[in-house]
Amino acid sequence: MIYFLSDAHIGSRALGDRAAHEKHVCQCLLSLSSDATAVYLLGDWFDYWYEYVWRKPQEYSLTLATLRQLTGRGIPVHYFIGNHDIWTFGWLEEQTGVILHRRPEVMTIAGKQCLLAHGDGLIPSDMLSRYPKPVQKKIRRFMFLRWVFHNPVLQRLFALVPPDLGDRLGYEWARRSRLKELAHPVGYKGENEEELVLYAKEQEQKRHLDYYIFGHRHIELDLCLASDARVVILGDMFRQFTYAAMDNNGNLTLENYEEYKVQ
Ligand SMILES: [Mn+2]
Repeated sequence: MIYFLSDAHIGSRALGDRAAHEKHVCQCLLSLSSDATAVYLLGDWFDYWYEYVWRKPQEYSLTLATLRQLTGRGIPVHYFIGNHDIWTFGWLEEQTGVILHRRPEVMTIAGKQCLLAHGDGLIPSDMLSRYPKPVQKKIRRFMFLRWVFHNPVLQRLFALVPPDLGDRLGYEWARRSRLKELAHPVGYKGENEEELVLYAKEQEQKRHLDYYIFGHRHIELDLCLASDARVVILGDMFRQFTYAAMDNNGNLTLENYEEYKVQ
């Protein structure tokens, strides 16, 4: 089986017991690994990740050991960055043996053409103008912040911030965004409004793919487009514990790992 998981947000300061959450996520990974031939982590696996020059992330020894265990057994683990764990500069790969992806990728998996991405920043080109002005402003702000976060020069400048302060800022920013989302969850907006569905439709005009698999939205979706392409949004490993499983013939289903209550 091939597994797709996303948005664990490990280490989130919005969690009451983040050690218990991390343990649960790692147990899930280990249990899936018994028949996994590949694992795809589609972003925001950590709630905040920054590799400083003199100090690397310190909290995630269990997750790092679990990833190392999988790759050590020969299971390829593909790690897509999200919008919370952009700032890896080689150390994560070195420590765990994961294959890092910084951009959306089209890959052939079990004979199926799949586009894989975290999903942030994928807004169809004609979409922005259709929104009311305040929403446009919000999206522009997000895209500007995204540009700042992805800018290599600014990334290196942030490395000059003392790690303790940097971490405090990073975790606080991530905690706020998580709490905001928990307080006001944006559910599925429907086929004509959901950006990732519209993005997939736009891509389908250029060439047909079998699957578009995303994280980021913290909703579960399995939608068949007119072109027969399927758009799959994974839910999350933060509180829903949902993921997708694909067999060797390319059949994909959304699955649920056992319940765990966020404290
Ligand atoms: Mn995200």
